[in-house]
Amino acid sequence: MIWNPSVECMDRESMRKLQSERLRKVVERVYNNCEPYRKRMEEAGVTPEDINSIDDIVKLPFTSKKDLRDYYPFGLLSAPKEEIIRIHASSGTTGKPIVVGYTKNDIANWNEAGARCLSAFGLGKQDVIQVAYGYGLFTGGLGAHGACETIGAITIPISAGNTEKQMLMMHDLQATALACTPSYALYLAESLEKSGLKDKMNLKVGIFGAEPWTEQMRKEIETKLGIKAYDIYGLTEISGPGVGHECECQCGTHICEDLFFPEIIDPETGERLPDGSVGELVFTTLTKEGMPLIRFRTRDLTRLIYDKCECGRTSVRMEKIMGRSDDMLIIRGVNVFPSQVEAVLCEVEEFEPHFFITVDRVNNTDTFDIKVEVKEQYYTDEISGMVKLQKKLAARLQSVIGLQPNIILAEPRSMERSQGKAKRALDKRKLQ
Ligand code: DLL
Repeated sequence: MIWNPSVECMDRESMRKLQSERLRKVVERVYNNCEPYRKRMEEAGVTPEDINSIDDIVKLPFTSKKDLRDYYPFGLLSAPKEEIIRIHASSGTTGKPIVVGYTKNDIANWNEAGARCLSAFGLGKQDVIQVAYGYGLFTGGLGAHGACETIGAITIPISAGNTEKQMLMMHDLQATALACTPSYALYLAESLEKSGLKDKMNLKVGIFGAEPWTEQMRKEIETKLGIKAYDIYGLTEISGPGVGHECECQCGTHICEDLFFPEIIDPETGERLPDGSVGELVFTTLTKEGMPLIRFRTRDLTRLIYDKCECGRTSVRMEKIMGRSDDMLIIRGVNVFPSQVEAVLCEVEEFEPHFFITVDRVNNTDTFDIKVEVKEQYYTDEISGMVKLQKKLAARLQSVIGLQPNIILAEPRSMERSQGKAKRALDKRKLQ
């Protein structure tokens, strides 16, 4: 079902018109109500009068995560505090968290975006949705929750963790959909298998996001849980889950582009790249009141697709996120994304996709270790068998990544499972 056909199937010219109108309004809003934005625009020599169409967006300066930290907690609000009804925050890896304020209308628009996602996954009033994203400052729990209530489904607000209870509720309430990170979905799948409950479940749909995951991982989860697994995308700064979603065709993530305008830029130069190029995703919020952001640099790497989708939606799609530019490891001059390792592990029969990469520098040379879990039926105490496995995986990774890692084999079920966003790598060179 298409939740809001009037915008999701709008012809491109009308969409551009709507985006242009909304851009003009949001630029006026930040210019008149947010001192840092006004200053930034003055420095760039641009005023709201210079913004007439969506194409003029390139005249506007970027906003970065650093700006959100520098103006922490409320310096980037464009609405009076009395109009803010909720905050969310994301901790990031260093320093202060970033805080985002939402007005009542912002929450309503976010719920609308979330409802579009869930109905694109075929969900509706008849469904029972278990929300196993964390509730609280993280946008996952409350974001998915608002979307479920908006479509009229029964919502189970269980939050993240407590796997035993997750399985109990999922079984007793016969949940039809599960919302959590893909890495936690994999953990739940293993736990269901182990408990013997797997075949007594009624799960049909997975609502998975908040971290990069590959097509190979999708297949792995779909097989293990016997469901259809959909991708949902979002980020705290822009509004949380619901910025984009797949549809039944699963050929890209539709962006709710009447609410969030996407661009792709060269991460080095900041230049807008031609349609179809891979680069850094940038978003401008078109309707937000509390904390609208202009040209926010996400650091996520992807490509935009403008062709009409077979599902009937005309909205622009993005390819699966390869990873964040911050997650890219440069090892002996080669770019490595944890998602490449995940894809290989899903394809090599003897391993589980549970892994951890450690990079260090010893005697001026980069070291590259991957600890990875062996499947129960392939694990043996016999050294030659294990060495064979190590060699097989190292050779496969070498052919995909172009680098030979040192493989450390872990016993079945010995590696830590993630209940939220999985941590995949440690770059010790950054600690030196
Ligand atoms: O992760 C919001 C969210 C919650 C999205 C639940 C989907 C489901 P943050 O914690 O601010 O917000 O992290 C945002 O996570 O910039 C991406 O790098 C990554 N990310 C989010 N969704 C996806 C996805 C939430 N579907 C950051 N695929 C983003 C790949 C994703 N990466």
